[in-house]
Amino acid sequence: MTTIFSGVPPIRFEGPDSDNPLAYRYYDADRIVAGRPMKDHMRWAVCFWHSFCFTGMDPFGWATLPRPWMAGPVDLAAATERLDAAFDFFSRLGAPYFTFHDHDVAPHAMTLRELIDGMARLEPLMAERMRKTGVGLLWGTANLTAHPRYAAGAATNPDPEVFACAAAQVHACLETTHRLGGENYVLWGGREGYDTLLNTDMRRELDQYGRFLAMIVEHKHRIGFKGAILVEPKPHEPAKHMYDRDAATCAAFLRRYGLEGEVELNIEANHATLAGNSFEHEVATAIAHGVFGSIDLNRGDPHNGWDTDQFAMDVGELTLVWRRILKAGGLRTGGFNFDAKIRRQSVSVDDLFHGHIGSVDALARGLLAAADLEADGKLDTFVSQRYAGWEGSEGKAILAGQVSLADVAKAALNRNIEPQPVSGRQEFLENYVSRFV
Ligand code: XUL
Ligand code: CO
Repeated sequence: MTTIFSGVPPIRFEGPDSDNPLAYRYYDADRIVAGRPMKDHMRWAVCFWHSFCFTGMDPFGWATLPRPWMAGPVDLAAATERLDAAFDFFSRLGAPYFTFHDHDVAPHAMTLRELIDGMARLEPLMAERMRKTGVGLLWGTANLTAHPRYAAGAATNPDPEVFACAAAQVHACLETTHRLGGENYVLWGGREGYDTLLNTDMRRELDQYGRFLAMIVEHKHRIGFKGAILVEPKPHEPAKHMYDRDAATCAAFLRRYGLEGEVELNIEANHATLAGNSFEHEVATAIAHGVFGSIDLNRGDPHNGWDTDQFAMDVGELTLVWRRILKAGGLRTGGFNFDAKIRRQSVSVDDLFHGHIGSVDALARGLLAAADLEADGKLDTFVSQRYAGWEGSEGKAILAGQVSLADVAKAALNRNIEPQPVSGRQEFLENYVSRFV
């Protein structure tokens, strides 16, 4: 079978000295790093939407990218051609996983019935290609943003009939994900928020959203789906304000609706920066609140304020993110989903390969640097020494709730303490970390 990708030879590891731009220079799937093969650490995925459904269109211009399956209406034949091209791409790249929305793989569908029927046609074709290529499903998700019925939100819509449509889509997509052996199920609520507070009952909408997630968790257990349910924070775009604005907001939301332990977060790098946080901050926050699940990897442009979804290339940033993840025991069901797209001018078929190859290599370099940093251990030693006071009997008694505010106040005055400032050593630590990157 030939596809538009047939002219590109399979991408192999050739090492840092290779001159071949269509080869991995750092990603060596079976190389053991910190006790595990690189591919088991990275668990990386190619996303369906940006790679095979994006045509290069922007608000000012028409399609530019060669995507023959989208030249006309996407009927069953075109959807099958797209699926074949996608699996050919995954195989040539050596990708262990992929991710999809229902509308990415199904033939074009306007009604709920058309979508469910279309997915029923595509699912066995996906299963067959997964079997043939060995590519796994990191996660599936329902697109609850594109259809006009979702303009005022899906679960948070003022109309319960729209909520019911969203429930039907997730019900079907979760079951498809389960049957395909998917390792997670993601919810990104692009319109779960508001465009103006003038027409919005926020409390009611939050309750609707909380109940929606609880229903999904109940259904997951009913059908025996073992993967994680993940929510993906983003502050805005397309809605002016989204309720899942960042990791800390989501952690509070999950606790309020009794969903902690059941729902985790899929942290996206470009969403972090849109929220005014760093990628590392969002990962660290999710881990600190016990809700870290998975990553959508990409980068934004520091000079504009929208979701440019470019391929992540900053090894320094990735090293710091890996350090958090390694310290938390590594990824479990989660992975690194390349939620990134090539540019409108990237019209050559191999551009999609270059985007993924470069970012897979940057991720591998970050992993190698973070593993060295961990093995060296001096940063950890510095941090634990910084908090050493809390290991003493007074610190422990405070945290264990054995002393009151008055007890602590009295002791401070009796002992006449006057702690002296100590250096936070930021410059020293930055220099130290840069030796590993
Ligand atoms: C949108 C986004 C989505 C989710 C899946 O910004 O990141 O593609 O990852 O719905
Ligand atoms: Co994403």
